[in-house]
Amino acid sequence: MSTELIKVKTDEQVGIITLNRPQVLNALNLQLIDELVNELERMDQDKNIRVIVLTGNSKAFAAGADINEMAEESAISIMQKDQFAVWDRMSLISKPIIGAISGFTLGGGCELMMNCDMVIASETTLIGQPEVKLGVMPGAGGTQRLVRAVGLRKAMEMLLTGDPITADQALAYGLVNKVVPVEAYYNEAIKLAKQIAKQPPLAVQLIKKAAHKAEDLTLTEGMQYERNCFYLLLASEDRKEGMQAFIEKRKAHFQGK
Ligand code: DAK
Repeated sequence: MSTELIKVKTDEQVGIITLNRPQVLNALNLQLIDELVNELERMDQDKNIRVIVLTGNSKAFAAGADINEMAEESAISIMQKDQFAVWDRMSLISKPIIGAISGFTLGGGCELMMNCDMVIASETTLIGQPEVKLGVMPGAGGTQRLVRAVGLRKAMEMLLTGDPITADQALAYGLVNKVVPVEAYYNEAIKLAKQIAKQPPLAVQLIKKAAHKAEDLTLTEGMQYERNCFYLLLASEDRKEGMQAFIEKRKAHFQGK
């Protein structure tokens, strides 16, 4: 559901969420994060949606947490609001999330981007974790996910200087999937989302789950997890349809069953 702070629409089987605080470069206040996470969870339950695209505008995906709001917080007030728990709910979304990013992607914006499973960036994107310049540090996974994504040395440079990297650097670091001209980043993300939306949804969701486990588990544990997911998919109608369609040389019709 669209609100003042997020715009929501559907294109075929793709759910699209647009951050909508352009006057402050989509700074992420508590209300916006709350509405965003609620909508992600709603889309995750919506049978008509198979892939989610998360975007901002060409000037900013998001310039970080709302500094005006954060300036009022104390350690105790932040703890009592349990803001971290809201962010944690994002990593439980089972459908793929594709980030369509452009412009400032800083602090919490970078962390939000790293919550996406794939990222299409415009050439004008700037990605960074500038928290150090404010006397704080990333609070929504910046030190953890960035190190896993780009390695310790590059992450350390970004985290300790606070300086942003360009889209091309982010591509070279493996932090984004593709860089395209600013006029094309949104459509490119939708195109990718529609391609994945055609795949069997159960397989897509279990692949996402298993791939994320690779960040947490040992190889032996991860292989076991993968195997269990594999068994589960063998029991699905979609795998019968997928294999039958191959044998009959026709297009498969997947229903997510
Ligand atoms: N918060 C609030 N307002 C912001 C903002 C932000 N992060 N970023 C920009 N704005 C506002 C500006 O104040 C300005 O508002 P007006 O003055 O027009 O009222 C408007 O957006 C346009 O910005 P500028 O005039 O500054 O535009 P420029 O093009 O000159 O500069 C900039 C763009 C992105 C370089 C600059 O705005 C900037 O440095 N922004 C701050 C970037 C930043 O430091 N971001 C990191 C914030 S710390 C947590 C989860 C997450 C986090 C923490 C805790 N928990 C779960 C507890 C994350 C922390 C952060 O992200």
